[in-house]
Amino acid sequence: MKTIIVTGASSGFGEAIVHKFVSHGYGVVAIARRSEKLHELQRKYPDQVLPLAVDLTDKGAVELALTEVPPLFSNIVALINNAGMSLGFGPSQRNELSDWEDMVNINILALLHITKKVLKEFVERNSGHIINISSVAAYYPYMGSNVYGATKSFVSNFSLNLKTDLEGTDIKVTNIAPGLSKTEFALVRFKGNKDQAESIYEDKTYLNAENIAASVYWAFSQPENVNINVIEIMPTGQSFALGFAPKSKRILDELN
Ligand code: 8X3
Repeated sequence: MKTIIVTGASSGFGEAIVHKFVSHGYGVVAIARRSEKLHELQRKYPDQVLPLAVDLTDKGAVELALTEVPPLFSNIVALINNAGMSLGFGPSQRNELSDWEDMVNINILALLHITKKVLKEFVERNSGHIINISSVAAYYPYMGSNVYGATKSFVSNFSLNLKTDLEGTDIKVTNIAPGLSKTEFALVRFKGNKDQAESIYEDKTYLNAENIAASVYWAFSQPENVNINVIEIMPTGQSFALGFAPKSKRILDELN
């Protein structure tokens, strides 16, 4: 069975990507930390979802889990690097160093580890598609984005460089940069504070996880000779000021 690997598969974009690819007949190796959510997906799609409950920042555990993928799920046609997070919303001078480290660990290092592992197989077979989920924050700064935006700049730049290194091969690389989206992302950023998380969507249009899953599938399903390099996607009502600034100022005022 043609199979994709999705990281961060237990919620948000990742979960929507699982549904999308399953509905098109693909197998999915679904990676996340929260095993109950993964097992829910497996119960829903017992023949098509293989849950791998591992911490992506644990390089050895990821390597081992992928080595043990059963033959039914071993024909990997795409790696969707979706796992990532933003932590904290203040300006650099107030943010926690440990939050910065956690973002670098998951948004950059974990992505690199799994990419290196899967890329080896793709190169041996001369086929496969790596789709990285970046962010509009990679391109446009806003107050409170700091290290989050910088990690996503890394993802966007790495995607282009990976594409460059793979010149002459049949391996595809796509970078997808979503804007404001309604998922658990905001709740993680605000460390479980629902009011603050909800406030960033007030009076705004936003993307949903299905919009991003559709973009991923569209990029993936292009003809063999077509590589979609970059998709930048925003909700209709968002602008390059990213709409966060007034909210973040209000939140900062509340914090003070
Ligand atoms: C987050 C996108 O616009 O919410 O990746 O900063 S935005």
